[in-house]
Amino acid sequence: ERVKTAAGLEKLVLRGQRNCSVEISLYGGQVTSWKNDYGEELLFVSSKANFKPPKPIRGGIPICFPQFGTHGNLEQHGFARNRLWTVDDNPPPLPINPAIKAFVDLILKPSEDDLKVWPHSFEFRLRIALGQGGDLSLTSRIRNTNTDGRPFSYTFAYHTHFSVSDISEVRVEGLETMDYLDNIKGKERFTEQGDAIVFESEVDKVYLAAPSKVAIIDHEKKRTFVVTKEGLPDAVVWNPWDKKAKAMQDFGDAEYKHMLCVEPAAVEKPITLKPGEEWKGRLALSAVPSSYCSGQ
Ligand code: TA6
Repeated sequence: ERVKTAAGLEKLVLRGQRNCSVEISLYGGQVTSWKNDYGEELLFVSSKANFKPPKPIRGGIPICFPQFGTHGNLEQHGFARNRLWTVDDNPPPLPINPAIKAFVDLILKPSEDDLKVWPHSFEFRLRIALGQGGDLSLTSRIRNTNTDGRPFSYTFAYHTHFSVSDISEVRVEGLETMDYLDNIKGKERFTEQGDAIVFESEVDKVYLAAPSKVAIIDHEKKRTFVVTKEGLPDAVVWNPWDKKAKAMQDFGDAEYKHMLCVEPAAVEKPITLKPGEEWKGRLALSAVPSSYCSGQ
């Protein structure tokens, strides 16, 4: 379904089995809602988020491209999340997976202004799909369409904001013993300790060469998010905590307690494409009941 939002921009709604659904804002090409069988919202979007240019939408799954982070003359996390995407009316023929209940293909190409800050032609195709079982997948295909032979390099992240009942009751499994760059300690390299990660203060870490699956366990909700990534070596884990939360005008002061970002990414080693080459990066999310024994 295509729906006009209050901000006058368009969003798309994918309907799954029972009460499953996904909402996508054409502004940013950004998933802003993913609901389970019971209609429960699984992603975090700030109550103070704005939904129209020029600021990005605070929450859901922002697409960070052609850069993750802040360097050079590009805006923070690149321009893809600050642009109006369009529905791709003639997507390349791809095998339709019977496990998919509904999907949409979006496309982004650089504007004249984009080419001034990032002088490369590209086609960025994004397939967002809702599975029969309520799982959500995002598949990005980025092609270098430069006609003058120039390769280009970029960094990338699916800046995924999960909704959690209480951050102090959340554990992340799968990143133990991994090396990471700590953004709040001058991007210095450390090695993670040997058991599940818990949260008691601001966290902003880029785990390097992280495993393809990471689990986010919400104790109170007895729910586990399983994050599966392909083509994306790294994983960013971020919670702003109280001080940083207060400093963000599009983020409620106490909202850090109910969100966690786990972001499949390519940060440490940029991706390079020669003209004609295409990169594929995939994110698959499922939310499953956690079989829980106390003190686990
Ligand atoms: O996801 C980690 C991070 O790079 C943090 O350093 C923090 O800046 C966060 O992204 C939010 O960035 P944004 O541009 O969405 O405010």
